[in-house]
Amino acid sequence: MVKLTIDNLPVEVPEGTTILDAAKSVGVVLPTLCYLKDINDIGACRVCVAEIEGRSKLVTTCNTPASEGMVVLTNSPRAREARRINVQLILSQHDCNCPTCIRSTNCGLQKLANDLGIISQPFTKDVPEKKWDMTFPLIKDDSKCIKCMRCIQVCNKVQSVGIWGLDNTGSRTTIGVTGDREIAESDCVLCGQCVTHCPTGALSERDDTMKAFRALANSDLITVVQIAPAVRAAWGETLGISREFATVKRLVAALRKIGFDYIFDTNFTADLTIIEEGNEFVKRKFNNPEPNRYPLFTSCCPGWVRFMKSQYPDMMEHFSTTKSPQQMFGAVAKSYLAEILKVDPSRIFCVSVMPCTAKKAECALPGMDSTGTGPDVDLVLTTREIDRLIVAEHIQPMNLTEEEFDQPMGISTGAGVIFGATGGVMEAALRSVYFLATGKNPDADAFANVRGMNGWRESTFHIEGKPVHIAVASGLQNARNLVEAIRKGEVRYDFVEVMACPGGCSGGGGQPIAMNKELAQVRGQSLYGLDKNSALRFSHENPSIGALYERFEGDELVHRVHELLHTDHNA
Ligand code: HC1
Ligand code: SF4
Repeated sequence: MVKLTIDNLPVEVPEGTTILDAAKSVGVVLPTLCYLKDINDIGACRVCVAEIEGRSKLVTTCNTPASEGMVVLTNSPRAREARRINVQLILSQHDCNCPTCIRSTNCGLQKLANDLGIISQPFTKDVPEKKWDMTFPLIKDDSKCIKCMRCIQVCNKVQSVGIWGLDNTGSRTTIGVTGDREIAESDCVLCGQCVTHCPTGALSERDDTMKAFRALANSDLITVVQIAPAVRAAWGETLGISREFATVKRLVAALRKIGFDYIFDTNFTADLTIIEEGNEFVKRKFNNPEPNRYPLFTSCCPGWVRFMKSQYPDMMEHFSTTKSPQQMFGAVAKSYLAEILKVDPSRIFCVSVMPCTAKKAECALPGMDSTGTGPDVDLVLTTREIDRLIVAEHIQPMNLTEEEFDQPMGISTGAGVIFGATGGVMEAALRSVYFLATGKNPDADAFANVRGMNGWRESTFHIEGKPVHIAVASGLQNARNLVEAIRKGEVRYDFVEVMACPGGCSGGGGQPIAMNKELAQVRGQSLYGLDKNSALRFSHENPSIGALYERFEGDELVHRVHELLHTDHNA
């Protein structure tokens, strides 16, 4: 332990603790901008500077360890002045058009400037801007970039994808796509983690809200919207309502006010995914067992699918052929629902509300047009975009009362809702695999030890006398480690779930941004709470799924289901 004083407060912390963390332990919270704990502690922005008695230079507290006898002053005149100048220097290279910025009111730099009372921008400088493909789902605005390097570090260290690097030098330094490539030519998996870790509006999703408004205004179209599992755990975060109040039924009410004609639940097709994927696994493991070198991989996360396609293309055939719940929903909406409504599928405009940026690309993949009338999913909005729509429609979230989903695609089970948390797809699948293999339901919590936040977890369960080895990973560096170990024969699994974003969709790149807070775990817990309280906890008990299969009963069933619900993921 080391003893020191910070702003005249005595502090005792373990050796190696940074001054920043030591200060926090006694309630002194220094501002930061570039700092991301254990990921980016390079002291680039110099906003966290403090004065140490006896030293001539100020230190960056995020990467300077506290030491015995230190006397730290975080707000001495020198420290205060330096911090202010450092922020002004950053502002001098930043396009400060805050009213039109996507991160206005949720920007680390704006908050800092406000907190420090900087009410004029003393410098102005042209920022070299590179052309950007504005059709790509990930948008970069150089004029907002403060070169904090968070995107570089997150993409490298957390996702092992390495898209971003430094271009130019000195005051002309910018962040660009490595290898001087266009973003669309790169291996970007569109996880959006660089967006959720960007402190400013330099990185964002492509804004598709105007397309939604245009569709809503078109009276020829029937607007059908689906809400993804993880959205319900997060949509209220930036709207000033508590997680408890921000129920999915209040989101249904908001979407109805916005004017969507039908509001359905992606959880319904999450249940459908489990039936299809569960059957695929049972065939592979129990009915027709073959010694597979590689496990069956879940296929619902488009970031993970993109990652494997670019990094390990020889393993694509081991993906489950089931489409993701988002894509199954679109296919079912434009076939089954169109038949129920007795309308031509081309009149259905299918919108998804997703916690994900990669879903914007998934819906545009070739082959995701199962009725031949256009894409199954027409438009994907992130949780952030739907929040913007709610605000733009001057809906007062605190005045919303709960409303029900429409039917028949509004019924779902607790197994469907946990898709939004890491391990949830595996747990949901195992509940139904057990049933499909034995004819009996297991205890609904029999597979709960796949839960957790460790990046790579494994378990063995015994079903019908056979050991079933499974693994779950989230975050692509963890996924890469797991895939490498499988390839080297160091580990052997039957079934593997991977979600690209740490914590799964709860921590998705399209979720509301909370500066310096990782909320995937708390959101995931709220999904597990919904599962626990569900009347139905097994996908195979969803009565609406039974009705859908009955609709396609007969000779046509196998062909029709395959066409609607499966894909080879190679597009
Ligand atoms: Fe997900 Fe999925 S769980 S991928 O994280 O399989 O986005 O929430 O909608 O499709 O259901 C995301 C979430 C989501 C799909 C489902
Ligand atoms: Fe990297 Fe993901 Fe950002 Fe693409 S979206 S640049 S893969 S962090």
